[in-house]
Amino acid sequence: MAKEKNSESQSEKIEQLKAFEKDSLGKVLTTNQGLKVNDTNNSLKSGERGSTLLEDFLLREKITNFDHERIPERIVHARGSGAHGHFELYENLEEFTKAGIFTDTKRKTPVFVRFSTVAGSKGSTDLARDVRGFAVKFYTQEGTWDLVGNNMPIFFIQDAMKFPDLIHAVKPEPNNEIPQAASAHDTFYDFISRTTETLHNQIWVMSDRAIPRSLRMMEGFGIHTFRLINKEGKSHFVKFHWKPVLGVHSVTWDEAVKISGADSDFHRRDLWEAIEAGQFPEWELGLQIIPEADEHKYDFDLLDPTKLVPEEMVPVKIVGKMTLNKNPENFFAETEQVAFLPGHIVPGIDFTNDPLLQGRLFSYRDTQLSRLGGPNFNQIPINKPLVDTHNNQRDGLMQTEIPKGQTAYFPNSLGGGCPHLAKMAEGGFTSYEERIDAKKIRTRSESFSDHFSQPALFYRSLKPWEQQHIMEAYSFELGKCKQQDIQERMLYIINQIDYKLAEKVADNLGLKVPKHIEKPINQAIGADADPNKHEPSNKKNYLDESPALSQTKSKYNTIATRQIAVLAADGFNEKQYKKLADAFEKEGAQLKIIAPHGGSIKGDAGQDYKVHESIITTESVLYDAVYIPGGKASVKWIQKMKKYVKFINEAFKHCKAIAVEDEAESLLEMTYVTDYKDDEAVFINGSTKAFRDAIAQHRNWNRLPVTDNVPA
Ligand code: HDE
Repeated sequence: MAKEKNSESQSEKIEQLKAFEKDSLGKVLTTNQGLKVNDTNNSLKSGERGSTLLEDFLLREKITNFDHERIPERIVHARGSGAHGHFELYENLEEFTKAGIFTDTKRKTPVFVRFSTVAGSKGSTDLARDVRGFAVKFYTQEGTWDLVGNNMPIFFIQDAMKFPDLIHAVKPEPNNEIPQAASAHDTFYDFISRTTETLHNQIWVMSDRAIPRSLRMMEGFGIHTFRLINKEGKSHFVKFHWKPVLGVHSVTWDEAVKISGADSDFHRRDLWEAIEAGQFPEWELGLQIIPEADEHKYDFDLLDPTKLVPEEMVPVKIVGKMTLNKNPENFFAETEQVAFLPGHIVPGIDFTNDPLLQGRLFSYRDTQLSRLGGPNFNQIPINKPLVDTHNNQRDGLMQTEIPKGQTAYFPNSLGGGCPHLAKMAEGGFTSYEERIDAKKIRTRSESFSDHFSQPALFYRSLKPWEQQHIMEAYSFELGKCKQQDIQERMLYIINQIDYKLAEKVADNLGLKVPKHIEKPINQAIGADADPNKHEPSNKKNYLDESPALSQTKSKYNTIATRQIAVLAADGFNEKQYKKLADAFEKEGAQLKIIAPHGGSIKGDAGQDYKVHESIITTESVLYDAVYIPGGKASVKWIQKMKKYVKFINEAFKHCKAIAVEDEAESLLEMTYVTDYKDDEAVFINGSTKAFRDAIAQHRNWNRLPVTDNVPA
């Protein structure tokens, strides 16, 4: 399973980046001017105990650089983690597009991917309940293509004009800057409850998709409908999907809250460590391709980014695979400075009139100007295209190139007419020629006014445990709101999705689902707009269920990269441990010995084993399963340390697989597991295979109804 570390990392992009790398190994310390420095510990003073001299250029250079180390964090998606890799195409798609990346199956296109949370600051927890950004930069031979997506297939709003409102509502409240990286507060739900188009994305955020187990175990979506353009200039609509090879899996909210304390870098660390271990994260790229003629065939508008196209209506065609196989050399230079722009496209791919996408085409370059300081950010190594760039754009802050010649305009004859225009046959870009015959108007299309059908479809398509998580999430989030009128408005609109859901949430809030609220419900319209026209329409049912929306339809066939906590102390049964470790490690699972102390422990046959974590430094929520080998002395040790009891109880509460052997059964007697020994994911002297299969199932959700009995 594990591939050779960084074996495939020498892509063209990595080669290009290497030219910019700097290694100080064996080198003498110098100033920025190359002056060799003899003392970087003491400033220049007037006497041993005297004041520091202004003359001290060494002090000034060091401090000045330090003073300016920070750049503005991203206004959204500030917290992120990145990795390098490549994309490979399975089949030639020239019928639909002329893009080289989709027609040349021999290419290995280098990529850089940045995953992120949306609302929190750069240092906020990875486990916030939030949408995750999934931004992919493809360094193609025709220029850079950025597919800047999220891990949910729809967005909150329909028009870019609403983006600042949405973000101001979800960010910490402006008077006290509370809460950090959390949507559970009044301003967010004040906005949501008056802007019903947000409901679909909102219910996805209440689902387990908003608390992934790993960045490697989440889907990605381009969200907007884009266009594919073939050689003949024919256009097809397309939606982009990333499907993780390890399946889609999440943690529970209780785990998320605890992980935020135990290891707020949980996702970043997990991505980094998987790549370092050679367990390269992989996603398949899928396309939903829709002929132009079908533009108006659906009960929703393809230009409305709050709508998905159910996979049961248009299947996802799997066309290629992305593998991430190299960690960045430097977080700031690469992950922080990378600049994604949805406007970066290549011939064969084009935009649609989705009004959210249209606004994004402006916003990203604009934000990079203040974030990266000027217009030359494309020259920063991570942003530099693989192909040469030539144009007449000049100067600006941080110009690092030296453009030669007398001319910087077009047309010219003094410069030989160069750089000259690309002919179409040479791969020149032209925008898709779309016929538009319309009046200029500031409004929202009526075809965008169905706000309830798809949230209801999503909720209907989930299994009971997934629905329960949504109910609990709403109860938590709305329970954190202080204003009863906001809670009631939310209950009213949740009721438009599902009555039972609204009723259960209302019970938890100690309120009733209101029958009426002040109209119009949807206030995201102009002052003089006709509210009747823009009131969300009653929900429709054009599909009973979309099974593809449920995580239960994901993959449950592997234990690769799963973290197995092995609770052991001196004298543990080595034979049992080794048997399990051999079987599991072959499949790429990671066994972590958690001992009463650091250093190493001895097995019952006398061999030393490295301790990965002591029970003092770790927590149950950081693992996927628990294994306790037998061994009298070992079990006795563990019994003495009550944190182990908490560890096991929590694993049980979080529906994880637990296996014990021989004497270790006595440990279960100290926990709540003892009441549920016939649970299908609890194994007492069980088979390795059965334990393995339970871990591959990710969690035993059938246990959910009894987990409230465990006060862990
Ligand atoms: Fe973004 N978004 N966004 N967004 N977005 C940014 O650009 C914006 C939207 C997404 O890892 C910003 O470089 C507007 C949808 C990701 O560097 C900014 C609108 C989707 C990232 C911006 C949207 C996204 C960003 C902030 C509504 C999914 C992180 C920093 C019209 C399809 C990229 C930056 C990274 C980042 C604007 C909506 C995804 C301010 C105006 C929809 C993954 O330009």
